[in-house]
Amino acid sequence: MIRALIFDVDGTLAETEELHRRAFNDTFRAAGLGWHWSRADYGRLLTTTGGKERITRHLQDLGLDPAGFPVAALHAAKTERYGALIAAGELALRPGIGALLAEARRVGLRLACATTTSAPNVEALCRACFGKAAGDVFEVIAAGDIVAAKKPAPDIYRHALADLNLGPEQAVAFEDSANGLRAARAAGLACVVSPGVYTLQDEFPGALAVLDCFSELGGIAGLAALLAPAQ
Ligand code: XBP
Ligand code: MG
Repeated sequence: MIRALIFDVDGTLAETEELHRRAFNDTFRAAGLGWHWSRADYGRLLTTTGGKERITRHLQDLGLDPAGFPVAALHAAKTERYGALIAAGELALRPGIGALLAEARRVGLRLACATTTSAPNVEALCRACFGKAAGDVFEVIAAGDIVAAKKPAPDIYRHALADLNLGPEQAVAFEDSANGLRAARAAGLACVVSPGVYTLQDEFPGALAVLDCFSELGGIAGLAALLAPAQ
């Protein structure tokens, strides 16, 4: 019996990654670093989840020692820039997401998010796209550095399940990426995937369904039909 839906944020609720890339590049420029991540660079770097981890990987790729580098301060500036871009109205929910959350709420399903992104980014997205505080959209928000190991580790999903006080068989995850799917499956969750612009080439073994967009799910009845053979 499903009691909750747990949503990834980046790429799942909205196509955020181009805005993240812009925020990184604006921040690098403002800091006078002379770095610019192209779409191709960013597609490669996205396999490292988490903005601080991504900057650290970039430093390593350049042969620089991340130890003496102000990664956290640079990332904090990026988070601020990203929030400003979102507040300027540069983001929309992916098709089907708004209706799915509204229907889930109507039928009494609980809602959570489990994401690698920083908590202020979830807040900014909810304010801009739902017109509400994140805490009024999601009962449980598991985000960013709340766990030590980011996706594809299962930790963030386990954290969300613990906060919901539910077992993995009582919830379904929604994801856009192979890393996210691996995290959800490793936590024991069924997972519906709809790839986004940066994850179209990913492979999704073990997904409950792989959809072009979340409106293809057919709402909660569609989800129940997918789950029926598994129960
Ligand atoms: C998304 C990410 C995030 C964002 C950047 O992964 O990897 O790191 O790109 O956010 P997922 P921060 O959708 O699988 O959670 O810079 O705040 O880390
Ligand atoms: Mg994602």
